[in-house]
Amino acid sequence: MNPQNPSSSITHPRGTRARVLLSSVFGPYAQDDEFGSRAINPMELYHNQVTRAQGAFSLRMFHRSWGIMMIQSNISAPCTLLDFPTREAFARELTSHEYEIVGISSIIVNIGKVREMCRMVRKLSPHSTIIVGGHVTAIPGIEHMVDADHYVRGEGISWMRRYLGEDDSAPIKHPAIVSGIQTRAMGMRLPERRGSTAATIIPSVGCPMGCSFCTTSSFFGGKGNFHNFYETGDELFDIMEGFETSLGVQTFFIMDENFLLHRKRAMQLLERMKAGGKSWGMAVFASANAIKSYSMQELVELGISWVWMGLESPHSVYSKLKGTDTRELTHEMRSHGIRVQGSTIIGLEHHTPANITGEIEHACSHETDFHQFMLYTPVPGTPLYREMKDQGRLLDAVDFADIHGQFKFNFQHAAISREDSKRFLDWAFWHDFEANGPSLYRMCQTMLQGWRRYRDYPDPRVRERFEREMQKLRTGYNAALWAMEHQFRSVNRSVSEKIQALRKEVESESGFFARLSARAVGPLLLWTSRREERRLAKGKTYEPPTFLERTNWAST
Ligand code: B12
Ligand code: SF4
Repeated sequence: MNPQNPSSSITHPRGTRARVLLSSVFGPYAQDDEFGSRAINPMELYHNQVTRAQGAFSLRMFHRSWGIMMIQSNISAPCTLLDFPTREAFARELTSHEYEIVGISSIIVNIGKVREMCRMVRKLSPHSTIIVGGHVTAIPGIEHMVDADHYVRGEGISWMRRYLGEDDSAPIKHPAIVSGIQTRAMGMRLPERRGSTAATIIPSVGCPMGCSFCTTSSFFGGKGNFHNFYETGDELFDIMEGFETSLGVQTFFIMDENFLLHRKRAMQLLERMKAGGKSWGMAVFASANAIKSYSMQELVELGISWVWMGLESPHSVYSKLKGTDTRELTHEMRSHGIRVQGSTIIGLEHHTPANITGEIEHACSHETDFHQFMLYTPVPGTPLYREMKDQGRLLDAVDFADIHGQFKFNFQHAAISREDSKRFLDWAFWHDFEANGPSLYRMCQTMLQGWRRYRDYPDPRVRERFEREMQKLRTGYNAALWAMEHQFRSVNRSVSEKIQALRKEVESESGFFARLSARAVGPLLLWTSRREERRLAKGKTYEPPTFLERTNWAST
């Protein structure tokens, strides 16, 4: 039995014959409503917390709910997965089939929706057992806030297998996941061709580093703990090769909080990639110290093309960056063609109104391709939350729907007010955009640097990967550069000039076709970008589509 989950020893009487409905919380999301949706909290990664100040140049896409996809793929009971339902779609599913089990997946901000969904299940399908899982269960006392039968804390595949009377130690079957859906930029929806979007791979959940504010680390056991789905590079290689065939992909989004920390696994994967001649690319999360344990050559040969890395302030107390100059590291990685997504926390304990702008300027001086800013936030379930609670510094009146790090503090900061926390956060996004220009342009810079450095590299896998990227730069991206250059002429001359210089470099390396694509497609992208700016100014938002997927299903 899992000590975090006393209910994990209970088994459903119908075992694998029980019908299971797994659902994410209902939309729409990007609007203010009584269930906890917030206009500033859309169901998007980049536009929510990375490129949100970049207007039409923001990268926009949705991601499926991978936790319940993983659970569905690893149980043998008949199962329906509803992703991003409306309330009506959820009600329809509850009344059109008999479900013995309804599992609801949520994070903390969406607790109001979980409450409403439990109410709906009790009313529309009173015989169903309700199971709530995911980060929302980290809220202390959730049992008194929503009406469910089981609250699953931590890893859910093994819990669900035990609940259905299945072997919880059986190998994990990885679902085929296309990473991003309905990607948009510059007012255009990108075509969804087979293999054009990365596949998501989830090697593990949790992180053993245990930073006190880190919700994913604490949810899966905290310092020293994490849960591995795949221990070896061999296992990862086999899964990736399978998706190369079934999804037609060569790039992978590795959803692991600190992928490079597990060096043995990564190096075994590299060996297999070399032996198999795989020219794969990988986007990973990694801490600076873990990155530093590899040479640039190892990272490049492993196909690391995108790194999401924390860049805490040089004065912070967190130890994962000790001894690492993250500015130097960022510039070095970019010069090797590795796109860097920096992540900076605003409102650390030592921040004051006097030093915060300097700290934000320092963060922006990293000149990362992308930059996420988040408020320092004690999230329920974390050591930081308990610490703040003990010190009496948590602000009582803050709705859970507003505790996500993109709005205002939920605690009493020593020097910065709640209102000012939002001003500084907004300024950070704005300053990064103003100083460094659109992330799409910065990505192009990195891609060109990588291609120049590696176009003649002895390993053909590496040459091939950079050539694929250069091909994009010669065509669509160069047209985007032309449009960005023209759009910025009147608002930010210095950024416009930098973009123009890059476009000319791309054209001098690529010749006629790059020039042709800029002149032919550039004006169209300029027009769609301007149209998008007008739509955004009028409050246009985007919502993910609803998905309904059944497995082990025999219709009755
Ligand atoms: C992909 C992702 C998203 C996607 C959304 C995906 C979706 N469809 O909901 C996008 C990019 C849109 C997104 C948005 C946001 N996200 Co987000 N997101 C993630 C991310 C990176 C990966 C999630 C994932 O798939 N993990 C892998 C799977 C396997 O793990 P899992 O989901 O935890 O599922 C396991 C268990 O939790 C459990 N489980 C889950 N559901 C269920 C259900 C049942 C019935 C059972 C039994 C078990 C169970 O079993 C699973 C397998 O073990 C996580 C970080 C992370 N590393 O997990 C953050 C994370 C979940 N997001 C977070 C936050 C805060 C947000 C935002 C508020 C952004 C922001 N401002 O910070 C918005 C909210 C948007 C909204 N309106 O709801 C936080 C949640 C914090 C918390 N404690 O609640 C996380 C942990 C990031 C972080 N470290 O702060 N996010
Ligand atoms: S290194 Fe990153 S993922 Fe790991 S505990 Fe710290 S903040 Fe969380």
